[in-house]
Amino acid sequence: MGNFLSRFNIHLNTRIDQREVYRIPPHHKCRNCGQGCDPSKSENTCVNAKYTRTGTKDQPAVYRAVVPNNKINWSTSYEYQPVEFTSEKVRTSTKEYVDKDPRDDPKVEIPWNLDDRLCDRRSYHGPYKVVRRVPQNPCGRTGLTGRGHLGHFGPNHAADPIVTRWKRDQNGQIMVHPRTQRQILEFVCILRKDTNEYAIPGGMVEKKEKVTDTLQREFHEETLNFPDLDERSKHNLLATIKDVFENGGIRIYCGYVDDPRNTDNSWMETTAYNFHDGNNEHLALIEVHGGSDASKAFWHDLGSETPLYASHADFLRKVADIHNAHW
Ligand code: RP5
Repeated sequence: MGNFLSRFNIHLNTRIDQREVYRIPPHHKCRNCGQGCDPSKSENTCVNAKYTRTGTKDQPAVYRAVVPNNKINWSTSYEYQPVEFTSEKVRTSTKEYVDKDPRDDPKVEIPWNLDDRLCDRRSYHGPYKVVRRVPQNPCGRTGLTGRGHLGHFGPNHAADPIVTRWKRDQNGQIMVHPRTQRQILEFVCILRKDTNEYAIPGGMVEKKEKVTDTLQREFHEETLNFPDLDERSKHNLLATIKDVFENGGIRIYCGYVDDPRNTDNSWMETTAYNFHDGNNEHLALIEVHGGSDASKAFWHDLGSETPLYASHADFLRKVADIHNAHW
């Protein structure tokens, strides 16, 4: 897939050292199929020359044109025949927040590269090009044009809360990993219903919503599904989340995500924050239970051993770096 994220300077704001630069490591997910192909071993073609996002009945397979790794950049000339695809659900949506296709109707004008208050169409990576009335993915060819499963042309913004605590034994001692001899973190992990992959419990920024609110809403919806909880406990739980999320986070990343839904005209960008409870004072005490788009939610060891959705492993690696923890 190439080292496309490292082309960008990643915006960081850590409380540890503002001058320190955490580099996003090279990607291992293949641009052609979204799977773990090793691009260095399959130079001109992807080993799975098709891509199926989920295999579930509501999201059938989507086949992409194969893009050789050395032809991903727009500046490289290439006899390119991408597949046009916008899902039925997106095409027929009547929601105000889902874009109309300006290629179908000359009257449709979209304020590219601007925040029109309903939707922030700015990319974290600066102004993107608009070619034949639609935005061009700043990370290059994907084999697919249109919006795929995404509601917006251009950047589709998300937010990812990374909630962590130390892994402790029965005596409360922080556990050390035998391979790295570093202390082990645990993070709140979900199993995504759509792809059946482990992931951070993130989600899309909704219309007019602030990222800080999205972080709380998504964490709540996907990991705190306790229908039988009494009102008082629910209130206390939400107050804790609000308090910590509004006061204690470290921004880990904001920018392009290597999401399997990305197309040449629509792509995911996210802001990921780490909320760490090092002393078992608040978040570390929370029990989690999957809801909404998550079939499960659980505390899970943070380490390179676990394959994760999209670019989520890159974000967790940075969290491990920041806390000098096992990876
Ligand atoms: C990823 O998709 C983001 O990092 C975020 O975790 C997620 C948002 O999409 P949904 O979970 O709402 O589908 O690119």
